[in-house]
Amino acid sequence: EASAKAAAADADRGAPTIFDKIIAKEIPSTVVYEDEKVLGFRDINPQAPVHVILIPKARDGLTQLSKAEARHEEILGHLLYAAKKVAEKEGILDGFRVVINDGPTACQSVYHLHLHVLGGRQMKWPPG
Ligand code: DGP
Repeated sequence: EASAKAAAADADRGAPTIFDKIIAKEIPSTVVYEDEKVLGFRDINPQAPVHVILIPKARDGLTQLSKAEARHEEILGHLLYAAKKVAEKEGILDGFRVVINDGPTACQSVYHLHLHVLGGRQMKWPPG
């Protein structure tokens, strides 16, 4: 919808998102995983008992997965392995889901690439 499209256009112009403020600790979040490259924190609007948002600390043009280029391969792999470590730390290795919403049609609302790590309940398929 309109607001998501505007957010995508802002991000393409290099405008910061709310996640930059979370990385800078200018707005508080509950951090559950952090290393030199990525940050994992609890979603403000959890869709499952465990719902962690995992982001690269440097956006580097990666507003959304569909903007990925060859230089992003390493951080993309790093994020996916970090998702496994989050699941391990949160005690949901028996069953969890990793989601990336890409673009307004897929309900992406923040234009700084992020993985959703969800678990702690029986998940349903297909997703909405
Ligand atoms: P998406 O729809 O895939 O762009 O997901 C963005 C997620 O980010 C959404 O599930 C809610 C979460 N979120 C947005 N703003 C904040 C915030 O200020 N703090 C935290 N902890 N999560 C946020």
